[in-house]
Amino acid sequence: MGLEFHTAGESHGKGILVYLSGFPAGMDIDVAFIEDELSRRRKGFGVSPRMDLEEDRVEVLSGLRFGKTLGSPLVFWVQNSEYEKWRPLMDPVGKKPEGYEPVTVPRPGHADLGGMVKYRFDDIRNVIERASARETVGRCIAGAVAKLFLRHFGVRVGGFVESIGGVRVEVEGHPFEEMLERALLSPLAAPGKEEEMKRRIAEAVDSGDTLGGTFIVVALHVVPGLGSYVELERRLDSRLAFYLMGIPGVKGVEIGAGFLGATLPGSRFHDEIWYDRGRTPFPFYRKTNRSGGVEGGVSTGEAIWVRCAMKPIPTLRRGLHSVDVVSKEDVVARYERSDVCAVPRALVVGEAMLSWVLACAYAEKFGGDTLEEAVERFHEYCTYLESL
Ligand code: EPS
Repeated sequence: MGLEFHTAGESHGKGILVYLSGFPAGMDIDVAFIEDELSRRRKGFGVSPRMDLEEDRVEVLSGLRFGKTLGSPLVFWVQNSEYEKWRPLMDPVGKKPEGYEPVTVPRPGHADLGGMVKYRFDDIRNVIERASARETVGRCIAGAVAKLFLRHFGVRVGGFVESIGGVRVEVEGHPFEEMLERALLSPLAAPGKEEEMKRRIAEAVDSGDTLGGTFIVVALHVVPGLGSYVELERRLDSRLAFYLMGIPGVKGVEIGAGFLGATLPGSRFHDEIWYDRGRTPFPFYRKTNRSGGVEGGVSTGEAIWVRCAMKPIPTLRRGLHSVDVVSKEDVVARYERSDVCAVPRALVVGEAMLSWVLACAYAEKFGGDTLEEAVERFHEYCTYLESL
Protein backbone atom coordinates (compact mmCIF):
# COMPACT_ATOMS: atom_id res chain seq x y z
CA MET A 1 0.00 0.00 0.00
CA GLY A 2 1.42 3.33 -0.98
CA LEU A 3 0.41 6.84 -0.06
CA GLU A 4 -2.99 8.06 -1.18
CA PHE A 5 -4.94 11.25 -1.04
CA HIS A 6 -8.48 12.21 -1.85
CA THR A 7 -10.25 15.53 -1.56
CA ALA A 8 -13.93 16.37 -1.21
CA GLY A 9 -15.86 19.62 -1.14
CA GLU A 10 -17.51 22.24 -3.32
CA SER A 11 -16.25 25.80 -3.76
CA HIS A 12 -19.23 27.37 -1.97
CA GLY A 13 -20.18 24.32 0.07
CA LYS A 14 -19.29 23.87 3.73
CA GLY A 15 -15.60 23.41 3.10
CA ILE A 16 -12.81 21.24 1.75
CA LEU A 17 -11.90 17.88 3.25
CA VAL A 18 -8.71 15.91 2.60
CA TYR A 19 -8.11 12.25 3.35
CA LEU A 20 -4.51 11.02 3.40
CA SER A 21 -3.46 7.45 4.00
CA GLY A 22 -0.22 5.50 4.11
CA PHE A 23 1.98 7.88 6.13
CA PRO A 24 4.02 6.10 8.80
CA ALA A 25 3.40 6.47 12.52
CA GLY A 26 5.55 8.79 14.59
CA MET A 27 5.72 11.75 12.25
CA ASP A 28 5.29 15.28 13.67
CA ILE A 29 2.62 17.25 11.88
CA ASP A 30 3.02 20.99 12.21
CA VAL A 31 -0.41 22.46 11.49
CA ALA A 32 1.04 25.99 11.45
CA PHE A 33 3.31 24.93 8.57
CA ILE A 34 0.31 23.55 6.65
CA GLU A 35 -1.55 26.84 7.17
CA ASP A 36 1.50 28.80 5.99
CA GLU A 37 1.49 26.79 2.77
CA LEU A 38 -2.21 27.58 2.34
CA SER A 39 -1.59 31.26 2.89
CA ARG A 40 1.14 31.19 0.20
CA ARG A 41 -1.54 29.77 -2.13
CA ARG A 42 -3.78 32.80 -1.56
CA LYS A 43 -1.16 35.40 -2.45
CA GLY A 44 -0.13 37.13 -5.66
CA PHE A 45 -1.23 40.12 -7.68
CA GLY A 46 -4.44 40.09 -9.68
CA VAL A 47 -5.98 37.42 -7.44
CA SER A 48 -9.69 37.04 -6.74
CA PRO A 49 -11.09 39.22 -3.93
CA ARG A 50 -12.26 35.96 -2.41
CA MET A 51 -8.70 35.36 -1.26
CA ASP A 52 -9.10 38.20 1.24
CA LEU A 53 -12.16 36.48 2.66
CA GLU A 54 -10.66 33.03 3.16
CA GLU A 55 -8.48 32.27 6.14
CA ASP A 56 -8.00 28.58 5.41
CA ARG A 57 -7.77 27.44 9.02
CA VAL A 58 -6.93 23.74 9.20
CA GLU A 59 -8.75 21.44 11.57
CA VAL A 60 -7.39 17.92 12.07
CA LEU A 61 -10.20 15.37 12.32
CA SER A 62 -8.23 12.14 12.59
CA GLY A 63 -4.90 10.35 12.36
CA LEU A 64 -3.00 12.51 14.87
CA ARG A 65 -2.54 12.27 18.61
CA PHE A 66 -0.62 15.00 20.45
CA GLY A 67 0.77 16.21 17.12
CA LYS A 68 2.15 12.85 15.95
CA THR A 69 0.80 10.55 13.26
CA LEU A 70 -0.71 7.25 14.35
CA GLY A 71 -0.31 5.49 11.01
CA SER A 72 -4.08 5.72 10.55
CA PRO A 73 -5.80 7.89 7.91
CA LEU A 74 -5.21 11.61 8.35
CA VAL A 75 -8.26 13.77 7.72
CA PHE A 76 -8.09 17.56 7.49
CA TRP A 77 -10.94 20.04 7.20
CA VAL A 78 -10.98 23.65 5.99
CA GLN A 79 -14.17 25.64 6.25
CA ASN A 80 -15.36 27.93 3.44
CA SER A 81 -15.92 31.37 4.90
CA GLU A 82 -18.97 32.22 2.82
CA TYR A 83 -20.93 29.02 3.27
CA GLU A 84 -23.67 30.62 5.37
CA LYS A 85 -24.28 33.16 2.61
CA TRP A 86 -24.39 30.42 -0.01
CA ARG A 87 -26.32 27.94 2.10
CA PRO A 88 -29.69 28.46 0.33
CA LEU A 89 -28.01 27.55 -2.97
CA MET A 90 -25.62 24.89 -1.68
CA ASP A 91 -27.35 23.14 1.22
CA PRO A 92 -26.48 19.43 0.87
CA VAL A 93 -29.84 18.29 2.27
CA GLY A 94 -32.23 21.25 1.88
CA LYS A 95 -34.58 22.00 -1.00
CA LYS A 96 -33.96 24.20 -4.02
CA PRO A 97 -35.24 27.71 -3.17
CA GLU A 98 -38.43 29.02 -4.84
CA GLY A 99 -37.67 30.86 -8.06
CA TYR A 100 -34.12 29.48 -8.27
CA GLU A 101 -32.62 30.18 -11.67
CA PRO A 102 -30.12 27.60 -12.89
CA VAL A 103 -26.86 28.61 -14.60
CA THR A 104 -27.37 27.92 -18.31
CA VAL A 105 -24.45 29.71 -20.00
CA PRO A 106 -21.24 27.65 -20.12
CA ARG A 107 -18.00 29.67 -19.79
CA PRO A 108 -15.41 28.85 -22.49
CA GLY A 109 -12.24 27.41 -21.01
CA HIS A 110 -14.00 25.99 -17.93
CA ALA A 111 -15.36 22.46 -17.44
CA ASP A 112 -18.91 23.88 -17.73
CA LEU A 113 -20.10 22.54 -21.09
CA GLY A 114 -18.38 19.15 -21.00
CA GLY A 115 -19.36 18.62 -17.37
CA MET A 116 -23.01 19.53 -17.97
CA VAL A 117 -23.29 17.14 -20.90
CA LYS A 118 -21.38 14.37 -19.14
CA TYR A 119 -23.56 14.35 -16.00
CA ARG A 120 -26.77 15.39 -17.82
CA PHE A 121 -27.16 18.42 -15.52
CA ASP A 122 -29.61 21.21 -16.29
CA ASP A 123 -27.77 23.57 -13.90
CA ILE A 124 -24.12 24.35 -14.66
CA ARG A 125 -23.60 25.34 -11.01
CA ASN A 126 -23.33 21.59 -10.34
CA VAL A 127 -20.15 21.62 -12.47
CA ILE A 128 -18.75 25.01 -11.41
CA GLU A 129 -18.67 24.08 -7.76
CA ARG A 130 -16.44 21.03 -7.90
CA ALA A 131 -14.41 22.08 -10.95
CA SER A 132 -13.37 25.24 -9.06
CA ALA A 133 -9.73 25.74 -8.12
CA ARG A 134 -10.90 26.02 -4.52
CA GLU A 135 -10.28 22.26 -4.42
CA THR A 136 -6.54 22.89 -4.64
CA VAL A 137 -6.67 23.76 -0.92
CA GLY A 138 -6.89 19.99 -0.44
CA ARG A 139 -3.95 19.31 -2.75
CA CYS A 140 -1.83 21.87 -0.89
CA ILE A 141 -2.59 20.18 2.43
CA ALA A 142 -1.55 16.82 0.95
CA GLY A 143 1.59 18.49 -0.40
CA ALA A 144 2.40 20.16 2.92
CA VAL A 145 2.23 16.81 4.73
CA ALA A 146 4.39 15.34 1.96
CA LYS A 147 6.92 18.17 2.47
CA LEU A 148 7.04 17.42 6.19
CA PHE A 149 7.70 13.74 5.40
CA LEU A 150 10.41 14.62 2.85
CA ARG A 151 12.29 16.77 5.37
CA HIS A 152 13.35 13.54 7.08
CA PHE A 153 15.19 12.56 3.89
CA GLY A 154 16.81 15.95 3.40
CA VAL A 155 14.72 16.81 0.33
CA ARG A 156 13.86 20.43 -0.32
CA VAL A 157 11.03 21.35 -2.68
CA GLY A 158 10.41 24.83 -4.03
CA GLY A 159 9.78 26.69 -7.22
CA PHE A 160 9.50 30.00 -9.00
CA VAL A 161 7.36 31.72 -11.58
CA GLU A 162 9.28 31.78 -14.84
CA SER A 163 6.94 33.92 -16.96
CA ILE A 164 3.62 35.77 -16.87
CA GLY A 165 1.94 37.05 -20.02
CA GLY A 166 5.23 36.79 -21.89
CA VAL A 167 7.37 38.64 -19.28
CA ARG A 168 10.20 36.25 -18.41
CA VAL A 169 12.45 35.91 -15.41
CA GLU A 170 16.20 35.62 -16.03
CA VAL A 171 17.05 31.99 -15.21
CA GLU A 172 20.27 31.38 -17.15
CA GLY A 173 23.30 31.45 -14.85
CA HIS A 174 21.26 31.41 -11.63
CA PRO A 175 21.40 28.13 -9.70
CA PHE A 176 18.10 26.67 -8.50
CA GLU A 177 19.09 27.15 -4.83
CA GLU A 178 19.33 30.88 -5.45
CA MET A 179 16.08 31.05 -7.47
CA LEU A 180 14.13 29.22 -4.76
CA GLU A 181 15.43 31.55 -2.04
CA ARG A 182 14.66 34.67 -4.04
CA ALA A 183 11.21 33.37 -5.03
CA LEU A 184 10.26 33.06 -1.36
CA LEU A 185 10.92 36.77 -0.91
CA SER A 186 9.19 37.84 -4.12
CA PRO A 187 5.48 38.80 -4.07
CA LEU A 188 4.92 37.00 -7.39
CA ALA A 189 7.57 34.33 -6.76
CA ALA A 190 9.21 35.77 -9.88
CA PRO A 191 12.67 37.03 -8.88
CA GLY A 192 13.60 40.35 -10.48
CA LYS A 193 10.55 40.72 -12.71
CA GLU A 194 7.83 41.55 -10.18
CA GLU A 195 7.30 45.15 -11.26
CA GLU A 196 7.14 44.41 -14.96
CA MET A 197 4.75 41.52 -14.33
CA LYS A 198 2.56 43.63 -12.07
CA ARG A 199 2.31 46.24 -14.81
CA ARG A 200 1.35 43.54 -17.31
CA ILE A 201 -1.30 42.17 -14.94
CA ALA A 202 -2.64 45.68 -14.24
CA GLU A 203 -3.02 46.17 -18.01
CA ALA A 204 -4.97 42.92 -18.21
CA VAL A 205 -7.20 44.08 -15.33
CA ASP A 206 -7.87 47.37 -17.14
CA SER A 207 -8.77 45.68 -20.39
CA GLY A 208 -10.96 43.03 -18.71
CA ASP A 209 -8.57 40.30 -19.79
CA THR A 210 -6.58 37.54 -18.08
CA LEU A 211 -3.04 36.12 -18.24
CA GLY A 212 -1.28 32.78 -18.00
CA GLY A 213 2.37 31.89 -17.69
CA THR A 214 4.90 29.26 -16.75
CA PHE A 215 6.38 28.11 -13.46
CA ILE A 216 9.17 25.73 -12.55
CA VAL A 217 9.07 23.38 -9.58
CA VAL A 218 12.28 21.93 -8.23
CA ALA A 219 13.32 19.24 -5.76
CA LEU A 220 16.86 19.39 -4.37
CA HIS A 221 18.89 16.63 -2.67
CA VAL A 222 16.89 13.75 -4.14
CA VAL A 223 18.62 10.37 -4.03
CA PRO A 224 19.08 8.39 -7.26
CA GLY A 225 17.01 5.27 -7.79
CA LEU A 226 13.49 6.55 -7.03
CA GLY A 227 10.68 5.48 -9.34
CA SER A 228 11.32 2.68 -11.80
CA TYR A 229 11.54 1.77 -15.46
CA VAL A 230 9.93 -1.66 -14.91
CA GLU A 231 6.28 -0.59 -15.18
CA LEU A 232 4.68 2.45 -16.75
CA GLU A 233 2.87 3.37 -13.52
CA ARG A 234 6.07 3.30 -11.50
CA ARG A 235 7.98 5.72 -13.70
CA LEU A 236 8.75 8.96 -11.87
CA ASP A 237 8.20 10.97 -15.07
CA SER A 238 4.74 9.39 -15.64
CA ARG A 239 3.74 10.32 -12.13
CA LEU A 240 5.08 13.86 -12.36
CA ALA A 241 3.16 14.44 -15.57
CA PHE A 242 -0.02 12.98 -14.07
CA TYR A 243 -0.04 15.09 -10.91
CA LEU A 244 1.23 18.33 -12.43
CA MET A 245 -1.00 18.19 -15.50
CA GLY A 246 -3.97 17.74 -13.16
CA ILE A 247 -3.58 21.25 -11.73
CA PRO A 248 -6.49 23.39 -12.94
CA GLY A 249 -5.40 25.55 -15.88
CA VAL A 250 -2.17 23.65 -16.57
CA LYS A 251 -1.96 22.70 -20.25
CA GLY A 252 1.69 21.75 -20.57
CA VAL A 253 4.21 19.86 -18.45
CA GLU A 254 7.85 19.57 -19.43
CA ILE A 255 10.42 17.54 -17.51
CA GLY A 256 13.81 19.22 -17.64
CA ALA A 257 14.60 20.66 -21.05
CA GLY A 258 12.22 18.21 -22.74
CA PHE A 259 11.01 20.36 -25.63
CA LEU A 260 14.45 21.78 -26.29
CA GLY A 261 15.67 18.19 -26.49
CA ALA A 262 13.44 17.68 -29.51
CA THR A 263 15.56 20.22 -31.39
CA LEU A 264 19.07 19.19 -30.31
CA PRO A 265 21.31 16.33 -31.37
CA GLY A 266 21.97 13.73 -28.66
CA SER A 267 25.53 14.96 -28.28
CA ARG A 268 24.22 18.31 -27.03
CA PHE A 269 21.29 17.08 -24.98
CA HIS A 270 22.27 14.17 -22.77
CA ASP A 271 23.89 14.78 -19.41
CA GLU A 272 27.29 13.08 -19.42
CA ILE A 273 28.28 11.05 -16.37
CA TRP A 274 31.22 11.95 -14.11
CA TYR A 275 32.66 10.54 -10.92
CA ASP A 276 33.95 12.35 -7.84
CA ARG A 277 34.87 10.30 -4.78
CA GLY A 278 34.27 13.33 -2.55
CA ARG A 279 30.57 13.70 -3.39
CA THR A 280 28.11 12.35 -0.85
CA PRO A 281 26.04 10.34 -0.80
CA PHE A 282 26.28 9.60 -4.54
CA PRO A 283 29.70 10.00 -6.18
CA PHE A 284 28.38 9.88 -9.77
CA TYR A 285 27.22 13.24 -11.04
CA ARG A 286 26.36 15.36 -14.11
CA LYS A 287 27.62 18.77 -15.11
CA THR A 288 24.34 19.52 -16.90
CA ASN A 289 20.79 18.53 -15.97
CA ARG A 290 18.69 18.70 -19.12
CA SER A 291 16.99 15.44 -18.18
CA GLY A 292 15.30 17.22 -15.26
CA GLY A 293 16.75 14.68 -12.85
CA VAL A 294 14.88 11.72 -14.34
CA GLU A 295 16.22 9.17 -16.83
CA GLY A 296 14.24 6.09 -17.84
CA GLY A 297 11.63 6.93 -15.21
CA VAL A 298 14.25 6.79 -12.41
CA SER A 299 15.78 9.69 -10.45
CA THR A 300 19.40 10.41 -11.38
CA GLY A 301 20.42 12.06 -8.11
CA GLU A 302 20.42 15.52 -9.71
CA ALA A 303 17.75 18.14 -8.97
CA ILE A 304 14.32 17.24 -10.30
CA TRP A 305 12.86 20.14 -12.22
CA VAL A 306 9.60 20.43 -14.11
CA ARG A 307 8.14 23.33 -16.06
CA CYS A 308 4.37 23.82 -16.23
CA ALA A 309 2.44 26.07 -18.60
CA MET A 310 -0.77 27.59 -17.29
CA LYS A 311 -3.38 28.97 -19.65
CA PRO A 312 -4.97 32.39 -19.00
CA ILE A 313 -7.86 32.30 -16.51
CA PRO A 314 -11.04 31.49 -18.50
CA THR A 315 -13.35 33.90 -16.62
CA LEU A 316 -12.89 37.25 -18.37
CA ARG A 317 -14.53 40.52 -17.41
CA ARG A 318 -14.79 41.45 -21.08
CA GLY A 319 -16.55 38.13 -21.70
CA LEU A 320 -16.22 35.48 -24.40
CA HIS A 321 -18.82 34.24 -26.81
CA SER A 322 -21.03 31.42 -25.59
CA VAL A 323 -24.49 29.97 -26.14
CA ASP A 324 -27.34 29.66 -23.64
CA VAL A 325 -27.92 25.91 -23.47
CA VAL A 326 -31.70 26.35 -23.00
CA SER A 327 -32.59 29.19 -25.38
CA LYS A 328 -29.68 28.41 -27.78
CA GLU A 329 -29.18 32.17 -28.11
CA ASP A 330 -25.77 33.75 -28.64
CA VAL A 331 -24.62 35.33 -25.38
CA VAL A 332 -21.54 36.73 -23.69
CA ALA A 333 -20.36 34.40 -20.91
CA ARG A 334 -21.21 36.03 -17.60
CA TYR A 335 -18.53 37.40 -15.34
CA GLU A 336 -18.22 36.57 -11.69
CA ARG A 337 -15.30 37.62 -9.50
CA SER A 338 -12.23 35.68 -10.46
CA ASP A 339 -8.45 35.77 -10.56
CA VAL A 340 -6.90 37.73 -13.44
CA CYS A 341 -3.63 35.81 -13.15
CA ALA A 342 -3.18 32.75 -10.95
CA VAL A 343 0.31 31.60 -11.99
CA PRO A 344 1.99 32.33 -8.59
CA ARG A 345 -0.87 30.49 -6.89
CA ALA A 346 -0.62 27.51 -9.25
CA LEU A 347 3.11 27.36 -8.46
CA VAL A 348 2.29 26.58 -4.82
CA VAL A 349 -0.01 23.78 -5.96
CA GLY A 350 2.76 22.59 -8.29
CA GLU A 351 5.22 22.41 -5.39
CA ALA A 352 2.59 20.44 -3.47
CA MET A 353 2.20 17.95 -6.30
CA LEU A 354 5.95 17.52 -6.81
CA SER A 355 6.26 16.93 -3.05
CA TRP A 356 3.46 14.42 -3.22
CA VAL A 357 5.05 12.43 -6.05
CA LEU A 358 8.38 12.34 -4.22
CA ALA A 359 6.81 11.42 -0.88
CA CYS A 360 5.15 8.47 -2.67
CA ALA A 361 8.51 7.47 -4.18
CA TYR A 362 10.36 7.71 -0.85
CA ALA A 363 7.59 5.82 0.98
CA GLU A 364 7.69 3.15 -1.72
CA LYS A 365 11.46 2.74 -1.60
CA PHE A 366 12.03 3.01 2.14
CA GLY A 367 8.57 2.07 3.48
CA GLY A 368 8.12 1.23 7.13
CA ASP A 369 5.25 1.34 9.63
CA THR A 370 7.14 3.97 11.55
CA LEU A 371 9.05 7.02 10.41
CA GLU A 372 12.07 5.70 12.28
CA GLU A 373 12.15 2.51 10.17
CA ALA A 374 11.88 4.48 6.92
CA VAL A 375 14.71 6.83 7.95
CA GLU A 376 16.87 3.88 9.02
CA ARG A 377 16.42 2.24 5.61
CA PHE A 378 17.18 5.54 3.94
CA HIS A 379 20.49 5.86 5.84
CA GLU A 380 21.38 2.29 4.95
CA TYR A 381 20.75 3.16 1.25
CA CYS A 382 22.94 6.28 1.55
CA THR A 383 25.75 4.10 2.97
CA TYR A 384 25.38 1.84 -0.06
CA LEU A 385 25.48 4.85 -2.43
CA GLU A 386 28.63 6.12 -0.74
CA SER A 387 30.29 2.73 -1.26
CA LEU A 388 29.90 2.91 -5.05
C1 EPS B 1 -12.66 30.02 -8.80
C2 EPS B 1 -13.41 31.18 -8.64
C3 EPS B 1 -13.19 32.10 -7.50
C4 EPS B 1 -11.80 31.89 -6.99
C5 EPS B 1 -11.68 30.41 -6.65
C6 EPS B 1 -11.59 29.64 -7.91
O1 EPS B 1 -14.05 31.82 -6.41
P1 EPS B 1 -15.45 32.54 -6.27
O2 EPS B 1 -16.27 31.98 -7.38
O3 EPS B 1 -15.98 32.21 -4.91
O4 EPS B 1 -15.18 33.99 -6.41
O5 EPS B 1 -11.48 32.72 -5.92
O6 EPS B 1 -10.55 30.12 -5.90
C7 EPS B 1 -10.75 29.82 -4.61
C8 EPS B 1 -11.85 30.01 -3.94
C9 EPS B 1 -9.57 29.25 -3.99
O7 EPS B 1 -9.58 29.09 -2.76
O8 EPS B 1 -8.64 28.95 -4.73
C10 EPS B 1 -12.95 29.11 -9.91
O9 EPS B 1 -13.98 29.29 -10.58
O10 EPS B 1 -12.15 28.19 -10.15
